Amino acid sequence: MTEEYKVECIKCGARFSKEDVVYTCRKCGGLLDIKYDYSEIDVKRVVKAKGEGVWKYRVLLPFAEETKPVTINEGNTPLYRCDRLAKSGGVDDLWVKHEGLNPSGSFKDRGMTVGVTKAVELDVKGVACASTGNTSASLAIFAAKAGIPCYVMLPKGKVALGKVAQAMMHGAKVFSLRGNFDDALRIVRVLCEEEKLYLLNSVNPYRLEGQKTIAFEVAEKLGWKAPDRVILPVGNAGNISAIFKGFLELKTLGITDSIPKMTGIQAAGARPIVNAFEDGKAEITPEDKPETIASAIRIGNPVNAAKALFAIRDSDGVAESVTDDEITESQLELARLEGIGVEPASAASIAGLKKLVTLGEIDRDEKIVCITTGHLLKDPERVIKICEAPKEVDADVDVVRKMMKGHGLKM
Ligand code: AN7
Repeated sequence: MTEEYKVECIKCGARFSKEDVVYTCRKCGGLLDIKYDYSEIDVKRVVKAKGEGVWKYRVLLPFAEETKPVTINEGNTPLYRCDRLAKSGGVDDLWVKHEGLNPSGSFKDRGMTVGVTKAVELDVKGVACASTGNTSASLAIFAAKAGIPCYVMLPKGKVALGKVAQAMMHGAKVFSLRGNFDDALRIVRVLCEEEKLYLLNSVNPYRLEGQKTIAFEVAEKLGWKAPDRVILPVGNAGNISAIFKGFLELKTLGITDSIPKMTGIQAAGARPIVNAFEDGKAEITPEDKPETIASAIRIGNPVNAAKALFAIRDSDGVAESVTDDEITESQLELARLEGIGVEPASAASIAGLKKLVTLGEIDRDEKIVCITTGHLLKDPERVIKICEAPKEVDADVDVVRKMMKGHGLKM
């Protein structure tokens, strides 16, 4: 691990100490980043690291050697080669990294193992977050593991069933706010400042340190090479910023020699980053009433927009939006062509791939990695809505056989 690091504002360069509980710059309000002295990092300890998952890359994580992580074996998710889906999408070399196979069912576990380990180091009295669902589920689990009180703020009636069930089951105090995610985040940020709770939304730079390990795993699986492009859904815009940082670190250390084109996909009803990208602006205009079936990314005021826009532009990537119908179609295709079950937000990455191929933005021969961020079982109610209902039938062999014949069974 690397005890020598700085917490630095990306806008004005102000620095804060490791003991400081700070989320955005106290001088200018800018986002914070964890900075290492890369000349001090032993490259062999990255490429020859033993173990699995997030803590395998501990040499690039901000902790002392003796720190004991709060871990439930997060990371080490599969990277599938998807030839059937590639054919349908009109590309030749397509891979899907299924982050839905993390312990809680989403990529958030990578950030939470690091964030909650930091919370223990700081000896906080409790942790808190606002969430469209997955963040709260993951935080509840790591807080339970660490034995720390956990408070989560969810937009009332807007969170998929599986995610709420997780937060409740693992013992978080769950608050259902009459408002949207952006309202919940605004409120929890004030409460964390005033009540000295530790905020674990992705504005917390330690979260992103864990999430950048997605890049390390992808590059390692590809023989320490970066793909040409990484495509992922964007909500609060932490993950795209984190993955970009991971690839940047590998290049800085001379482990890889390129950065993938970071390609962020939003839903058509919640696309502030896409608007800013298309308008050439450095800042977003928040959307008051974000709406999409992909409830995980129903976010109108993404807190990490500045980092994400930089990542997209600096890597020569692109931001695009997709409709709810395109999301549903891709969710079904992933499930039926590749056996990969994802929640709607995750399918946005595939829907985005298809749209960008059609628009001529993506070349057929690119090596592409799509990140599917959350598991199908997170949102069981929606699955039941979009699939054909089970066929009710008498418990009789001949009656069942007859019905099966009516549904394609060949004699
Ligand atoms: C499945 O749980 O914001 O762009 O509060 O659950 O890093 O925000 C979830 C986000 C993509 C977007 N896919 O990631 C929350 C929350 C899934 C997600 C995103 C989320 P960011």
